[in-house]
Amino acid sequence: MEVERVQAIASLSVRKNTIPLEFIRSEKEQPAITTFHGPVPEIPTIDLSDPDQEKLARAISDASQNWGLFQVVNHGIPSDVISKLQSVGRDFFELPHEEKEAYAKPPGAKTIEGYGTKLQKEVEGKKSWVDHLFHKIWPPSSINYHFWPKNPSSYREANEEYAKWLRGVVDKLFTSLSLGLGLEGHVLKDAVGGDELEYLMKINYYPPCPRPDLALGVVAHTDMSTITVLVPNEVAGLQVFKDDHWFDAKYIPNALIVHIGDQIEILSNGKYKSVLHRTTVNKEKTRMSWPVFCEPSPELVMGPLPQLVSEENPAKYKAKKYKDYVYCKLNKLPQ
Ligand SMILES: O=C(O)CCC(=O)C(=O)O
Repeated sequence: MEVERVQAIASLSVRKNTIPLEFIRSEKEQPAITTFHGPVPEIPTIDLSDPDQEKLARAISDASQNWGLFQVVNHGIPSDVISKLQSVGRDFFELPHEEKEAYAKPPGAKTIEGYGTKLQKEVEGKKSWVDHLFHKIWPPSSINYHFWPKNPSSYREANEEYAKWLRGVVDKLFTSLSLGLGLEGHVLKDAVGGDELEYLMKINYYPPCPRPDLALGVVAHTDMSTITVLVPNEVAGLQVFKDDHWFDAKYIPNALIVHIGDQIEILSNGKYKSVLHRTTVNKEKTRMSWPVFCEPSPELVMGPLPQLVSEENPAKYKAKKYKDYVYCKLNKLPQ
């Protein structure tokens, strides 16, 4: 059975100026009702080129404890590498329907990879205003090129180039996160599997929506993986939950957005917080984003780092294989 894509629903909805009922969120979730409109506290912006490593580690550690999310500037990835990544992703989503469907996630497949429309079943049976494409980009042994678009022809080169640069940024982030826990720089990266850490690219495509006050793009969630590094386009839409409010994250040209995921919260024994976030959609413009989820391999056991556990500070989380953590989370089972 063919899944209806939000991109197709959106083109019909724009003409009728309404959206189907299953996209209308309950009042508890509607962005018009639940977005905070007072003075918005600044989400931290961190200069990754700061040569003072202690200061950098402190800034990243503070942001990870207080927000679980921050933006990084001067990260070293050339802006043309990012523009090419965005341009080939946009070109893919602008291909005719049949051409995109050739990359659809096979029905019933265990893999998350492929073009698709919905990841999780939602409690109230509501749908999210977003389509996506998932594929791994690193390490080479994890890549299945079947899910990498052949059109545009530069898709592969653009993604390989981005992956190469991104690895440097991720290593730097792990070093600072580790130092911020009072540990040696290599500890966290080793704990997440070292060079076996898998980089899962997702492209989110949020078409224009006639009722952005009622619908959501991605619903509220925390990321299961270690950290997520996200490239947004210029259409703002990311919201962060903090102190019982939903705050808009502002768009900063050339910045990358870093999310602390569940596994870093667990490894840090709760010192760092995995961030609850969601996305809104735009009436006139297409929003896109390119998060890369840095995932431990499925068999790796993740739990609080022994260095951070003591009699006064007992383990707050169970140690378990990453694949078991994912299974429980996707099936809404206790961890
Ligand atoms: O599009 C965004 O800014 C966030 C996307 C996201 O949270 C996700 O894909 O899990």
